[in-house]
Amino acid sequence: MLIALTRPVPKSINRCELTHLAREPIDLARAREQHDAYERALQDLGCTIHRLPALHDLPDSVFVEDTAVVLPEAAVMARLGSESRRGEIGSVAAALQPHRPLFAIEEPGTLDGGDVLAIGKRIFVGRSSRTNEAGIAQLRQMVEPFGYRVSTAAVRECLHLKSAATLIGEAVLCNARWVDVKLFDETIETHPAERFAANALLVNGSVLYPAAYPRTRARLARRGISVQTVDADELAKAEGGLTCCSIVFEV
Ligand code: CIR
Repeated sequence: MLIALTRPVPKSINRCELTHLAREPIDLARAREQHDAYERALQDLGCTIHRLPALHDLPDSVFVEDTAVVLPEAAVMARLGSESRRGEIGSVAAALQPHRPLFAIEEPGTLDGGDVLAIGKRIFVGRSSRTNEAGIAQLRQMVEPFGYRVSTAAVRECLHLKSAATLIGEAVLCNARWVDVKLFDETIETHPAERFAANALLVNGSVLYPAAYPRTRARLARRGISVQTVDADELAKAEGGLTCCSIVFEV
């Protein structure tokens, strides 16, 4: 069974952290409609939704991806780079605990799940404003015994590695301005006019993709990759993409 952990959009979403975007009002009702549609799309792709309780005092709590790295063998609880977000971890750990042995990144390490891109037994970790060398070193120590090889990826001008690169089947969809594309064996580059177009969510062999990036979608189509689109522009104003709103794992 494939589980998708999600969490409702909190009332406080307009107080979210912002690093590379100017603040724009987020329409809470519209963000919730889009988030509901996202959950329905995940269900249609075969996921059972496990909705965590809302955390209305934690403005970024809808972005559950950042709280943990879930691998087939174990889960690593993050120590979020943004202190305002650290209260998000506990309930995710409780939800994962029945399914995986748990590890945890500890001080002075910081690591956000959005910086971790696993491709089989290769794990790329973004060195970003949220994830530091100590966090990467701890993750490496935890997962190497399971046969993973961890590489650091420098990211520029964006929040997380997965803002710049996500797996869409055989290839990695990349924004070449934000990450070195030579890190990956096979890549497809986003259209230069679509800055945030590299964040796609691969689930059960299908790709869920924001409706807002038709030019990159056309590039994917030319490479024979069809995607299912969802509207995600409200939470995009909070610097969140499609991967950010779920943790998908097999049980
Ligand atoms: C933050 O700055 O932490 C949130 N406003 C956005 C987090 C997005 N998460 C992700 O890219 N994995």
